[in-house]
Amino acid sequence: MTVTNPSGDPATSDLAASAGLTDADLLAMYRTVALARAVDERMWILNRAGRAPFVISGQGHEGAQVGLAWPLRRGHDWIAPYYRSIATCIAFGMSARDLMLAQYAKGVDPSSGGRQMPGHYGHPSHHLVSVSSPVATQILHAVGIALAAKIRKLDQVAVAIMGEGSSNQGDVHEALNFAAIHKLPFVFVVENNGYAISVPAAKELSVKDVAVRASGYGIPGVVVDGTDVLACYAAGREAIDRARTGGGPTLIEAKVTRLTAHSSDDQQTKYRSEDDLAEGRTHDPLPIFRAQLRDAGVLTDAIETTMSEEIAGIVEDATDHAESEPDPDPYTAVDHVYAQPWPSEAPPPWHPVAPGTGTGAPAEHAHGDDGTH
Ligand SMILES: Cc1ncc(C[n+]2csc(CCOP(=O)(O)OP(=O)(O)O)c2C)c(N)n1
Ligand SMILES: [Mg+2]
Repeated sequence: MTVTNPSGDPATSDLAASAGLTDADLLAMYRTVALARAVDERMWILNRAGRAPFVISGQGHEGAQVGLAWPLRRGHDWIAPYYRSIATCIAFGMSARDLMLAQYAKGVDPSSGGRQMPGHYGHPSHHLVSVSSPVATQILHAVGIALAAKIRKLDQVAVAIMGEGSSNQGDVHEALNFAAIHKLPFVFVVENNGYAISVPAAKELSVKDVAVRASGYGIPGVVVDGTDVLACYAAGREAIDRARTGGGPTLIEAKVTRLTAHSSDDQQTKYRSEDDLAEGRTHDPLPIFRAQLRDAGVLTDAIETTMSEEIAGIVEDATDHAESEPDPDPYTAVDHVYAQPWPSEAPPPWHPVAPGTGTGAPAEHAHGDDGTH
């Protein structure tokens, strides 16, 4: 979508100018937030419909994710995301189809070919490191990437993202200490939603802000309102510029809200009061950003209608596409696990067609007409 003023130049409202962006940038950011939300909402519907076994959601985090990822160079810098990073992954180049293929664990799922848990996104060509299930381990991967980038003079920045609960893991101390000592091109983003599953922040942290811990490493620590997309963009840009120009790492803590339960296997009304949930909904970044862009005259009725229709079509297409793709071939289950294509001499007995022979599994290995027990 191109937004131009009557002279044909990219239009720049006062709001866009104050952020160092154009109106087209703002609309692209808003579209990313809205698309991430729509994909996420579809995943919940699919879960309730029995189509998606497990959903873990980024709802409430999208504004911070888009604002913080926006100043990075796509396909050049690196992000080690976490399971709520749907908007981060879209902002960094993954498509709704890519995300939905992971949700359905299909064979062509770019995140892992259906091997990872749902929500464990990743994409090598977009420089998105596959999500680690043990929380916080991704910070070590990202700091390693930052070290490699510095040694090889690649001008890359690496970012690790996680929740505030995960930020208490020992890996975080090791990674920040190392990154700070070596002034690595690294940014640590903590998306603080006030809960680690059912545990409230007061029982996770002895401080109000995770960001104060940055001083223990001699690096800047920044708290930013995660519902303010442009504040997140500004904080991200400053930290990324510093990292890229040799100034070392930054810890950015974005205060966000978790609009859903921890996952589709959790019921947050068991441990959150109605007041708490209602308060959380007032920090939803989607309507806040929408109102901001409408007030600035950047988002009009016409643009919004077109965008909504486009997003609905993308979500529909992504769902249909993922539904229509085949499940992974069981014979490929250990691909990428062992250096050799298959660790045994014989193909697995349950494989219908032994690779290279076209004859199927040996008869003595078959346990039934369909090859199952
Ligand atoms: C090392 C490790 N311990 C525990 C878990 C189980 N676990 C998964 S998510 C989670 C909560 C993380 O909370 P937080 O870091 O605040 O992220 P949020 O889900 O709130 O975004 C826990 C304890 C895990 N995956 N890995
Ligand atoms: Mg949390």
